[in-house]
Amino acid sequence: MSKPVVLVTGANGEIGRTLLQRLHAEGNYRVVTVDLTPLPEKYRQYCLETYAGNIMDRYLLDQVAAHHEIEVVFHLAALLSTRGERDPELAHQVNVEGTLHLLRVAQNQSQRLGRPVRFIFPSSIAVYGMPSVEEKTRAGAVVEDAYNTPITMYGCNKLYCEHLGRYFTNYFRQLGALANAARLDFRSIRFPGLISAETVPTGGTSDFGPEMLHAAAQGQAYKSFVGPDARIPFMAMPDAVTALLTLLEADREKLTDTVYNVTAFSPTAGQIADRVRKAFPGADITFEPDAVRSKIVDSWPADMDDSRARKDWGWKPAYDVDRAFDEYLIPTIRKRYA
Ligand code: AKB
Repeated sequence: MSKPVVLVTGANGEIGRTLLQRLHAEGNYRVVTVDLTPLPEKYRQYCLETYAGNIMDRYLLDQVAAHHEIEVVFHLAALLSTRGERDPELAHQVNVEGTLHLLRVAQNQSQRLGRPVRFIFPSSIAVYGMPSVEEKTRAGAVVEDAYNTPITMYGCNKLYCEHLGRYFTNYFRQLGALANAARLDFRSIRFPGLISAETVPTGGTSDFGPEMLHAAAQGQAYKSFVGPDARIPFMAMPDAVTALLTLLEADREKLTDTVYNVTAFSPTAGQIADRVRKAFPGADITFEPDAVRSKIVDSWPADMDDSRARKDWGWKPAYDVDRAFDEYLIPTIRKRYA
């Protein structure tokens, strides 16, 4: 029997590239990708088929679904939080309408197969909106259902799409002839800021962490757009991909919800800078906070409570802050820019 097909959107992005490597290494799925930009050859070889196109293109998505019996979707394509503030309407189109098209495709596919297509959706710490820095400090690690009052278009989009996914899983077409048809199986992870040694993110607001590191590794000066006391949680990219793959394989019966926080460590921007300076002595890092981007980071919690994920599907990060920097980020990045 041939291996099941997984569709990865946004495959050429930060999470996508690491996910493709892992899916290839594990060898359990055949991979089909969609991204605006063509995948480099190194990643194309991991795929059964790659499509260059827009997630808004319904015709393209229908074509992909017509050609492949998709059993799993990783929907990674999105405009991130800073980019979204520059063009909120476009962010809504890509992040919400694009997701809705894909949910529709996965729903139709579930009906065709007669069993639920698993739809894995990376959500974000951006769904939270802490009312003040004092409250952020007081609240500590926030649970999924608290402070769901985002201040960015991206955060609003992610929160709404979590609800859409829950709706499609439990209630879509609850009235009428198709009420008993198979529905998709939506599973979502709220990520903190992610740091990868392989790629530099674009358009995010947690980017100060990875940008600091990649600039220093290349001998470039870096001006942080948040102050040294700004604090949000982060996670090393290999852990983010492990979380996605673990949630994918989790027993549906054990999942008590469709949305899960995950996190690993919560440094301040100043503490990240100290680690970077230690690894790259002479690194030129200064702090010149930008009012809006700092406000966005201040609106995100200092920590996330991920006990629901730990209990339901055994989540546990492999990389704490020491291991993330000493065993993954610094050695890999040194090699990358050598
Ligand atoms: C962003 O900064 O927009 C993203 C996120 C936290 O989801 N990295």
